[in-house]
Amino acid sequence: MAVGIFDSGLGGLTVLDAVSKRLPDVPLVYLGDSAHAPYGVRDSDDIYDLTTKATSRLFEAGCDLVILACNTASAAALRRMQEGWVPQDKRVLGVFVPLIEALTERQWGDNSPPREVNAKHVALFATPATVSSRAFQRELAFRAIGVDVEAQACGGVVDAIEDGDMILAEALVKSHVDALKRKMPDPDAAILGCTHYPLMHEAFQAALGADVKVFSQANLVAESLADYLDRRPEMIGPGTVSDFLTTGDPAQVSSRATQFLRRQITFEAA
Ligand code: DGN
Repeated sequence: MAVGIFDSGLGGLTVLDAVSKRLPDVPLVYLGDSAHAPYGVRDSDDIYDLTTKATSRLFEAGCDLVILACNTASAAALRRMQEGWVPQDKRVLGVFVPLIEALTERQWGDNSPPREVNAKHVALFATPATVSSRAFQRELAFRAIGVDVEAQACGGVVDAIEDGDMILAEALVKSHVDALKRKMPDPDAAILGCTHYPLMHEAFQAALGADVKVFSQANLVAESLADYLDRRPEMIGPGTVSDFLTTGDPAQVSSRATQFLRRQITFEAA
């Protein structure tokens, strides 16, 4: 059995890369819904419909465990899917819990009551849909008390990265960080709550200042998955091949993915 990694487009390849480095023996199937990206500006019913359709495709491809690497899908669809859509013999996990467990210094799956944590002022950078869902704040409230979260919707950054315009992406990051700092001058920690932002980690860190601890999801999700599979070894089968599926044009998506990850990636039609 393989682990499925779903994203609205190419950004989840940052998660796939981190997972394949941490768990080189786990077969992975990546599905990018490039035909419908970006999700960050869609409404939540639309995101739910697209995410369940893509997840079903990953189940069909032999994945009993699917990670929604897309923060927007995790924010808008995951809870609703877990509350009645996911079949008993399958698992669907999102990306917020690993981030929040790291932020609140919890072990994997520690569901003890919310408590005070070191980070008191937390900046969240994400897409407009993730910010308006307030899913991050909801999940955080299960684990921490007394944390002030200020969210900044980072319009334009995903498109600039997808277009390969890193100069524009850096300028946008700086202006979003400036906007956040007008609302919260001294954050202790910052969450990069979007698949694409690990690629801009240095730009966020530079704009925020060296004192701010920046949490980026790819490695945290990989670590959390490693823990999860340690406890459920029956959920993975042998094999090392990664498959890449796209709802977009495979040739075009393969060439953009190869640029994005700086290694050869070949997508097939989903
Ligand atoms: N993958 C999305 C996310 O992590 O929020 C970003 C891309 C998008 O669909 N806007």
